[in-house]
Amino acid sequence: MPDPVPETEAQRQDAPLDLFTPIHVGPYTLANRAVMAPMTRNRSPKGNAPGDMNVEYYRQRAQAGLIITEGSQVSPQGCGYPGTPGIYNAEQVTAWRRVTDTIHAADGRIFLQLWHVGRISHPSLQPDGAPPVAPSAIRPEGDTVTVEGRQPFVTPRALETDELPGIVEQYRLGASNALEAGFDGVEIHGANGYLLDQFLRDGSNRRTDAYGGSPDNRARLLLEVTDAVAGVWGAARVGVRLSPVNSFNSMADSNPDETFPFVAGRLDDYDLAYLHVVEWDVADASNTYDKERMRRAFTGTYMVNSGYNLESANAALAAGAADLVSFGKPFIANPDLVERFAKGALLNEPDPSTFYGGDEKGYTDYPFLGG
Ligand code: 8OZ
Repeated sequence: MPDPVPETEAQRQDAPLDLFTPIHVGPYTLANRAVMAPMTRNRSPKGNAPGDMNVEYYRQRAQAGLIITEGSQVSPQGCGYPGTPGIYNAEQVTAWRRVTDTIHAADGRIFLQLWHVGRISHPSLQPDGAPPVAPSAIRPEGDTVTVEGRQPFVTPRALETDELPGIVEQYRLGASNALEAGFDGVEIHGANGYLLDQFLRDGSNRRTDAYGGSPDNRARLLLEVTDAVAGVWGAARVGVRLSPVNSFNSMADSNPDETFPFVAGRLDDYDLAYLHVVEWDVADASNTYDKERMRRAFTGTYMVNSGYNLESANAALAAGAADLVSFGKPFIANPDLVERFAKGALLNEPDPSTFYGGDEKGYTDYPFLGG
């Protein structure tokens, strides 16, 4: 029997892309393409700043090709839930610095997600008990989680046109604080029914000024925020997250196949680190959109998210449907997800009862391979 032919560099390059193929993102080379998705965990109650438990949670997951932090509000007004971390004051910068130092000591990479919830807040979480702000005074359906338990959403106050530069300024400050805190980059949360998404989709944006109406106008605030954040970081270290059809938080758009390829096309002009797309509607799997059209609209690094596993992620990468795949629940339950994927090992099952709030249980106590 002939000796097996040694694998050459050329053969490796011919092999289909998979999660273990390194990739350049902005100035960085990520060791793998399995990204830890941004996930709200409501475990930073003290000063809305990360504490020891949060440092440990991220440390455990440093083998992700890239960690994207949970959404971190850019201002007190941007806060929508109890115990979410912020990135608007010195105490938070110092606290996040412990997280970034820890990830870098483990050779990981970490972006902070910049977040403003807009109407998905409640007066009890707002400065001076004010109503939350939004593009239009349209109340989301249902109720929300406050410090005093579940309460109905309130009708938000529509932002005046001359207040929008102040919103952009909140993102600029958050971006600048994230730079000071030692992150590798930032992701702008433009998805899942929060403020920037509320402007993008016409179900929540009925404005008649330059920020409502056409897709061009509805994208204006997101693009102004992107300009401001890229001004701080350089576009190559800025990602943007979108969710064309997610109805979470009472969201809808009359024509997502028009709106979102348009937005992706405008973002394509920036040379961003990546575009991150939440593909599903968590409430309705049949609610979908033209994924190929969306993919074609953006020529840069494209990250997908929505229930991927090892096989479907590798298939998406091999087909060129994505360059990166982010994993949410699998990273909650498997701190060593990348190693488990590499070994084809079984995965721990996540416990939904410990997703939001609480202590180490369901947060930092999921077992690693080998116990
Ligand atoms: C679930 C609960 C609270 C927040 C998102 C930031 O969907 C969230 C979120 C999800 O982007």
